[in-house]
Amino acid sequence: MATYLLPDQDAFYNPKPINGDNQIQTEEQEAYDQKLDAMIATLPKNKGWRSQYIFRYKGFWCSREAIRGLLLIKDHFHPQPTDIFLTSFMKCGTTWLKALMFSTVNRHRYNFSDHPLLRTGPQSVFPFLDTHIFLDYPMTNFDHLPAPRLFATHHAHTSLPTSMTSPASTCKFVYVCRDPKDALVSKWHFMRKLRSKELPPVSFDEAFELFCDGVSEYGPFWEIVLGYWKASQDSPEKILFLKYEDMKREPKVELKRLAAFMGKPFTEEEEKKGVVEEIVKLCSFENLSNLEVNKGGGGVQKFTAKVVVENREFFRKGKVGDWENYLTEEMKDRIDTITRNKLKGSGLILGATHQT
Ligand code: PAP
Repeated sequence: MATYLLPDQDAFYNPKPINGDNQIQTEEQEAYDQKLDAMIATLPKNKGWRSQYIFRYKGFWCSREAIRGLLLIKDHFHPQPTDIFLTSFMKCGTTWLKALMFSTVNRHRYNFSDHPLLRTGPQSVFPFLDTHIFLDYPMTNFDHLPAPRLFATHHAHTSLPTSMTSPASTCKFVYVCRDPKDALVSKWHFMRKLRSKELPPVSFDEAFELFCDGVSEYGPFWEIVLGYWKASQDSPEKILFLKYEDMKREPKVELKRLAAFMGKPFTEEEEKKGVVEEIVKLCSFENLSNLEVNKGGGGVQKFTAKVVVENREFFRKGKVGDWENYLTEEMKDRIDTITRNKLKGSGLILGATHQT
């Protein structure tokens, strides 16, 4: 069992190594993986940013592990009516939202001065369904998590099983999006750290071309954003669409929307006591990125036996507009034109909703 997912504070300290290190490869698992690899061999493939290849599965580019996770979600995951899923394209604010959602939902359980986030970082308190689903084969047991259970995924809305997304489902989704130019820069930095040293590095120019062509893990960027945007327009009570830039501008306003959407609105008394400010402060980039566990104090996330990420890699600059330091005017125009064309008629405008 994945002990570190328990709500009990002590349990946060002891994540189990996952997917390989601690597992005996069963015959059943081997057979599953053989079938998976046979299916993946039939898919279009392209250059991966972290791994050698990514594969186009149901319209989206995914690593082998991401496809495996998606199939396991379909085959074995049973959503509960109160589940809340945090969804995003990579590097658009997942870590921040994990911290905000976890601390908001659990604000009556923990003191802010002695909060599990301070000791473990946001990744360890909030399972990433795509990979944590196979902590134990065939599926990690998430039954013991308190309601509402919180899960993160980077998969597209249309890729997820209908048990999660159909009109009959009462599961909720929080989607966070970001200016694609900042997502590209952030992703390039992150993926090059994770890329195997045995593979040639992906230059920024190459990453830019791939990104514009939609070829990057969980991409194309615009299709995944549009999928969630349209779903949020159809069912605003089920899908909350947030923007990183709005959250940076008005974190308290956005946090209050988020809390209300999750069915945990702040009371007047809580607002007077400054609970909203406390949570914003606890989850701020400045606070989280300076914690020992997120700086180099040994905090790691082991997504698979080979993909181990130090907590500090989830914190880089935490700014809006860092793309200006990487993209030429021509590159900026190209992404902006793609964005304009792709989003035309959707009503969605990326970037801060209210400009000063
Ligand atoms: P993931 O997709 O791997 O989970 P995700 O958390 O979505 O990553 O994105 C990381 C980005 O959010 C980084 O952006 P940057 O590279 O442009 O700096 C990271 O710095 C930023 N980030 C992490 N935590 C916070 C936070 N608390 N507030 C604001 N930004 C944050």
